[in-house]
Amino acid sequence: MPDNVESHPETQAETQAETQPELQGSSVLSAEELRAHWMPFTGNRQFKRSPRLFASAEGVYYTTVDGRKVFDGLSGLWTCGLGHCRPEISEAVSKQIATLDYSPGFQYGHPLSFKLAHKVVELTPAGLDQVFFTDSGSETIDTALKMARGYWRSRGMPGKSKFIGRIKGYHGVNYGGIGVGGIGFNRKLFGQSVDADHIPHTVLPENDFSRGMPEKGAHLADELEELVLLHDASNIAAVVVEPMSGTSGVLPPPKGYLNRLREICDKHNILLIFDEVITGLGRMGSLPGAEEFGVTPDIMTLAKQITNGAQPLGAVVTKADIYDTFMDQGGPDYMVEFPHGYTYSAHPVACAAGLAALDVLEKEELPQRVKSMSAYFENAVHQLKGAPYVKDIRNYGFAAGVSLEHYPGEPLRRPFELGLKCFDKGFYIRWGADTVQLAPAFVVTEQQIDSFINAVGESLHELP
Ligand code: PXG
Ligand code: PLP
Repeated sequence: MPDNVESHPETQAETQAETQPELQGSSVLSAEELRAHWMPFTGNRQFKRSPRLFASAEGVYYTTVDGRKVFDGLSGLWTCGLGHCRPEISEAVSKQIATLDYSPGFQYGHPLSFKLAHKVVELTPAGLDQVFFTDSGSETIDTALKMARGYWRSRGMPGKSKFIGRIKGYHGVNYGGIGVGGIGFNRKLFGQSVDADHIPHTVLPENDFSRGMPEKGAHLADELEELVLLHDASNIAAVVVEPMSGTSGVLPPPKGYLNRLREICDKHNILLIFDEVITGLGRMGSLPGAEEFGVTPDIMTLAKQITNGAQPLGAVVTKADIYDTFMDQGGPDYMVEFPHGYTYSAHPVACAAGLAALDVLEKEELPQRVKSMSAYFENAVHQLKGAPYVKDIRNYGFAAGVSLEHYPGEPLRRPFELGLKCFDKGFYIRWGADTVQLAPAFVVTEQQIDSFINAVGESLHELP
């Protein structure tokens, strides 16, 4: 995960290197095995000195390789809202892998992907009618960006190629995603990517400790008008935002902000892309965040919760006009209209997992459950106000971010130390930049929320 611009990882690494023993191996892995895997978004050196390894999971708990039960305070990586190892999904996956393990996605198909696409169309706002499958959130965003540029070219406006993202935005790690993304730490090592400019983030000190959508900040959407003046709409393909930034520490949109973005995009003929990889499919208390926040984009991206994390799968959902434009400009009907796709696009096992996961989500009315319990979660999380080092708390649905005062010279250190203290107590939380994130499964109970927040509170009190 995404650490933000303020981070100083090199300082943090030096501090740990001084205090930690050499790589030893763990109870189940040799030092050579630990070294072999270059882990994603992980402090590899610290992890390999002191590995945190899960062996199994059920409901809202993991079990570590040494048999400790650990509460899952981030639903995997925002993926497993239905709880872990749901038999409905495991059975669908087992059956599918034994029946049709792989099916070529180019020029041939299988029924499950069409059924899943139709289900996704049913669950997303009216007007979003076609689904393109990928294998991850990052691929989904890059696909959406290519669709946007291809759309304008097909309509005779090839100049519309620039993207507008937002500071603090996270759109995965592929080149398009880091280009529109607004997290300096994720960009600085990798050089030039897509042509993109950025509107400001929406964090305002006057909104500290606000609950749900903050009152102040709709005016920040007007900065988009400034960028349109600067670059001209004839050069801009799309605006890309998360309706609520997840990775940057849970930043719900200010009241009226998304509506204003929609108005400005409409006025200037710019596509609006909502990256709903975290907000889609229940976490906000509605199916997509677009529904919760009352604004429909032209393109929406989904991933993570679509299979409950059980299989890698992403989906780009677009308006009919975008699909129809590619079809109309596609030449003879045997020609490929959109030269894009992945070997594993619409993988049959992933589609089986997706159908089973969405079925559980609907049947158990879990978005509604999140909505009805979100006030309880909100009250619990805001009890952390006043605990040592807590500088701000934000929340929406089953998502909360707690920002901590910086350890002198090492802004990343305190959230990391808090994460480890929680883990020692049997609670998994996510740390990144100066923030920890809390996002329990949709099936969590009030009692589990209480013990989770108590553990975070106790850990804060134990920080040096
Ligand atoms: N867009 C958004 C809005 C995301 O949150 C991606 C794209 C990329 O998805 P993939 O599947 O390529 O990882 C994400 C993923 C965290 C955290 O702790 C967030 C993500 C991934 C891992 C950790 O906030 N977001
Ligand atoms: N690299 C090579 C050499 C390939 O042949 C392919 C796919 O055929 C890829 C990359 C892309 O892989 P994927 O379709 O899994 O994204």
